[in-house]
Formats: sequence, structure tokens, C-alpha cells
Amino acid sequence: MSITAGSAELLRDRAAAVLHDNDAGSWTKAAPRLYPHQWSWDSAFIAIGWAHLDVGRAIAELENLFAAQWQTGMVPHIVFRAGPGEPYFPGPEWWDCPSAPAAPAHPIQTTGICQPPVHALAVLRIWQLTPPARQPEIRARIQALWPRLVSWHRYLATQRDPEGSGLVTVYHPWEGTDNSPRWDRSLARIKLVKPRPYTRLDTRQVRDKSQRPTDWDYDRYLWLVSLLRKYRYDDAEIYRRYPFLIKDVFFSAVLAAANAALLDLADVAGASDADRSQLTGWRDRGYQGLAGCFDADSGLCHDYDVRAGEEIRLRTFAGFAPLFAQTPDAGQRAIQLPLLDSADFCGDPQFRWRLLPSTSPAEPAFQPRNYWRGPIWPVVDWLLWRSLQLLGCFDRAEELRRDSLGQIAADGDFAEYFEPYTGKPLGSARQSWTAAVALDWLAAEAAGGAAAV
Ligand code: 9WN
Repeated sequence: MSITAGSAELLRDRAAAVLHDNDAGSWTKAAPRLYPHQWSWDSAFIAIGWAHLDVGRAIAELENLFAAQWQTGMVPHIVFRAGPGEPYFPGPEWWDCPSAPAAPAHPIQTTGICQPPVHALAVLRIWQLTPPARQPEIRARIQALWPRLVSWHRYLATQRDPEGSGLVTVYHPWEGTDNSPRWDRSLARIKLVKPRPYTRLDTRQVRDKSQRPTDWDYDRYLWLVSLLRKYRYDDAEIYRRYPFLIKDVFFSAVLAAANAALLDLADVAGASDADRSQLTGWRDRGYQGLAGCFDADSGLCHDYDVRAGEEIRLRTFAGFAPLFAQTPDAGQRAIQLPLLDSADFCGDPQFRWRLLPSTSPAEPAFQPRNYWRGPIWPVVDWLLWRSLQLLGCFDRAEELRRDSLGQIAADGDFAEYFEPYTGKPLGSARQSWTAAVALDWLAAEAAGGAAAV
């Protein structure tokens, strides 16, 4: 479906209104009630949305996020900013980050884990959208942010990859894709002490519990937080003692793409030769790491459980890590592109839109309404769209863009995720990052389909 010029304009206004309504001045709530704080990768997508409205506001979103960066270089997954009338569980007291030597100073409050590094992609997009008159100002702000961006990538390439494998180790399901079945076996293996009694708030907002992780998941999420807290978020200590260490191919792919984006920005940022060669090294090591876990039989990349010493062989969106990374390997692309449109993924004949689901409908763990276990997440399809463009697959990218906008327009309220068979909106409404990617796709509509990538 393609949307008419009139309805595109209406959708653009409504998407802009979502960002304005969720705007807290210098940062944006991820969603009005369910997620009242600043989330890391949400902020990056949100900045892309703001870039279509005001490039200064867009870069402010990232400046404020990076103001909470840890001394290690880690950009925390949540910066707690909402007032007392807007509760979120688990709040800062569960994380006790002030006890961590590397945490930012009081009064900044954060969690002690991180999320995929989409930020460099956002900075590149902001720069591409900066009108000439504002370039001196925005260039100066990119230059000021640059050392923080490089230190963030350095943290991921070193502390989160002590093996030098090119693959990032994640410590927690909340590092991006919460209840993805990719984590099931590893979580089931953990010996845990039941956490102190707690009350979930998410299931008060999303009344249909089947759209959210289970209490079994939450018990494990909180147990892992208690261990991270005990190790004072010290990466070396975590690596020595902690039970959940996963080489995440999707996270690693985003890092490879983000390293490429920083290289594209290197001249704007006035980057040193040392920075350029480090970024090139991290990017290439990322490609190699992904090549090492590419399975030619399934055509997918598999995550790896470091503790169990075993591959995680599941069909999910993450398996397309080579595409998300914009792999230079033509062989991997030749296998993955047809697989993407097979009945196991976008090409399920019963899907309403030909979009990438979070989990393959052919996977026994698939649940079409449950969060990361089946639904379609617009931001994931945005990352895929961007990659397909960069790989020169313009026609497929354009179909993905149109279907994504069709899905969002049919809902009209910027849902967090969507049921693939019916297109039913799920989770939170008025989710900031859904509005943000809609703005980017709509601008590409105005430009005849292509965006500067
Ligand atoms: C926990 C904010 C975040 C996203 C995550 C998504 C969800 C949080 C939650 O919402 O996670 O971080 O409470 O479920 O899984 O990717 O960043 O939108």
C-alpha cells in the first residue's frame, strides 16, 4: 500500500505531535506512561525524528544522553529523569549505581547496562539533514560529542569483547530485545534466589499480559540485576563470575554499522588518524566476528552463549546480522536476501505486511502478540531499510519503507510493536521511536523514496 500525499502530511503532523507531547525539554520520554524516562537506543532513533523538525533539538537529545555516560565509556540503557508522579519499575534503587566506581556523579541516576549503539547512525543522519546555515553550529556540537562517541564504541570493542572476537557480549536481556527466545535456554540455566517481593507496573499499563514478558522472565531479569549490583558493574569481575554472557550478533552488527557511520563523519568531526584507524579496525573485526558465526546451512548468524559454550540456534531477526552490519561479504548477502523474503520471515503468505518479524513464524517459540517473540518492531525494520539502501537493494528497501508506513498509518497511533498477521497495534501507543522512524520514512517519501543514508 502506498499512502496518498494528503495522508502522508497528516501522518507527519501526528508523528511530530507525538515527539512534542513526549518532549521533556532536552530529552524525550520513550513513551508517555509505560516508559517515562530516557532510554539509550530510543533516544538515538528519536534524535533522527527530531532532525526532521529541528536539528538543534535532535543533537541536544544525544548531548543529554551522553552527559550520563559512565567513566568506562558505557552509555547507560536508562537515564532516570521522570518525576515522582511517573513511576517505572524497576527504578534506580534496584540498580544502586552510585555504588559503582565508574557511574556518573550525583544527581545523575542511571541503570548499569547498555543498549545497541544506534547513536552514530543518528549523528550522521542529523548532519545529513543540517541546512547550510546551521552547519557551523552543528559541526561544532558534533566535534564536542565525538570523543564521547569514540569512547562508547571503545568500551564495546574492548570491555564487552575481551576476547577480541569482533562480537559484543551482552549481560542482560534488557540490553535491547528483552524476552526474545534467543535468551530462553541461557536464562533457564541460571540458578537464582527469588528476588524480594516486587510489583510490576508494565502490566498495569499494558493490560493484556500476553503482550509482555512473564513473571518467570522478570524474576530472572531482577536476579541478574542483583548480581551486577553485587559486582559493582565492574566488567572484569562480571566476566569472571557472572552467569549470563552472550555474544549478541544483532548488537555486534549495529556496532559494525555504527563504526562505519563514525568513519563517514570523521571529516566533519576533524577526527585524528588514530581514531580513524581504530574505528576501521573495530568495524572490520565486527565483520569478521559475524562471518565466524554465520551458518551457511540455515543462512543465519547465531548468537553464542559464552558460559555454556554453545551456539544459540534460533530463527529470529537477529540472524540477519550480516545485513544489519551491511556486510561486504557478497556470498552472505546472496544467501540472506532470498531468505529474508522466504515464508520463514517477511514472506509468510499470511502476514499483512511484508516486514521482518522479531521471531520467525516457523520457530516453535513464535508468539505473534508477545513482545520480542514474534511482533514486528518498526525500528528494527528501519535499521534493515537503511542497510538495504546502503547495500544497493533499492527496490526492496522501498517496499519495506512503504509497507512500514502502511502499517503505521493503518494504526495511526504509533504503536510500540505490531501483530504480523493482522497488523494489530500492541504494547504502548504514542511510542516516540515509532513516530521518529515514521518521520524519517515520510521525508524519504517526499524525496521519492530514497533517503540520504
Ligand atoms: C526495558 C523503551 C524500551 C526499549 C527496549 C524494549 C523495552 C524496557 C521494558 O522498552 O524495554 O528496558 O520495560 O520492557 O524492549 O528495547 O528500549 O522503549
